[in-house]
Amino acid sequence: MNSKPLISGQVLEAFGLAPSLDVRVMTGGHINDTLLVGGVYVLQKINHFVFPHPEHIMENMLGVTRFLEQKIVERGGNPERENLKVMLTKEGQALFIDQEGGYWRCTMNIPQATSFETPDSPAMLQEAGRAFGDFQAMLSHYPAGSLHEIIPDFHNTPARIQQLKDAAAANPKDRLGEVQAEMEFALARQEHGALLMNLLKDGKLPLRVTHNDTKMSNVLFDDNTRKAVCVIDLDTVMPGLTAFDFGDSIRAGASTAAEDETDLGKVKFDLELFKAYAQGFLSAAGGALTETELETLPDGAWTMTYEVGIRFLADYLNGDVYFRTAYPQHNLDRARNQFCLVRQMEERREEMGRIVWKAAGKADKRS
Ligand code: GN1
Ligand code: MG
Repeated sequence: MNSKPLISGQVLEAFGLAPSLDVRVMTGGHINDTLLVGGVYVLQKINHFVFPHPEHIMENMLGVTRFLEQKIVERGGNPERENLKVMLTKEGQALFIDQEGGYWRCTMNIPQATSFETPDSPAMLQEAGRAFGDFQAMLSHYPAGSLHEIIPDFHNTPARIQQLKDAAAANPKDRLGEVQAEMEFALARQEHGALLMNLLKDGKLPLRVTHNDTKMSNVLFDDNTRKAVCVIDLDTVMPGLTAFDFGDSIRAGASTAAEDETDLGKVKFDLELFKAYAQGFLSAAGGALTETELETLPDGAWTMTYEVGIRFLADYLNGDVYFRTAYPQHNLDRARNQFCLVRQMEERREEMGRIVWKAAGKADKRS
């Protein structure tokens, strides 16, 4: 059989890796291609369509991982397990461009650590919350101005709504007719979608250094202790709102089903999971948050879920050009799943607020 190798020898060679090493595909992400080489190195081909400036990602990543390394050493931690380590090419570069113009980077795999799509217990989600809260707290003194804005308007929800409207107007795949109900759902909520960005514009919410893709699967858990060891996927570390990081974790972690579950009866927004995450996140990051930030964490959950729902819907209309899909309706199924959660979050807004104040160790302002 003459099957195409998963990676060209040229890429392995560039990073000084032996061509005989075993190469395996790591699945999970929707954007980059990820390979585990020899069980020790993680090689990633950066999606150049999504990320027009891979070199900016790597500058951010080098800066942030060096900063984190120092913080972890200062507190007596183990930077080899608690932080990503970027491997340079033999020429000392953080990126290698192959003959076909593909951009590659290499990091060390963290052994005996695993990521999960969904939590298997509230304790696990609490750990993920602690890890992301800690990540934000450690980066609180990082020179945010030195970070490249990797994807402009990444969590600018009104801009995302505009992209959905543009996709609907262009309707290149003639799919608009099938998504009338979803379009109506999305457009009826545009005003609420602008809440966080308006508070930012009015100077009522501070910009912080945030991860911006805080789904459960971006935390590695130690196989032995079951504790969160390391936050991964630093592609979108940029200035952002705490509510983005908190909210994206809730959308992905406090649902009882995967993001593309099609049986919506199984997609439940679980307040116990919400509480667990809030406790973990606020135990690590809560001290530094303002009252308005605390007040808007539940809105972050709603906004991130709504936003990725409209992004999936827009990509469906555009012909699935952004997110990797496994079958033709995949993005539409994802959008429906996320909107199902949005609806449930709307019903639980009050309770979410009470849980946040309690987890922050404060009396609920409204009680
Ligand atoms: C993408 O990198 P990955 O596949 O974890 C996306 C996120 C979405 C997520 C939905 C750069 O994340 O914004 O929330 O899919 N990343 C980018 O699962 O667009
Ligand atoms: Mg990502």
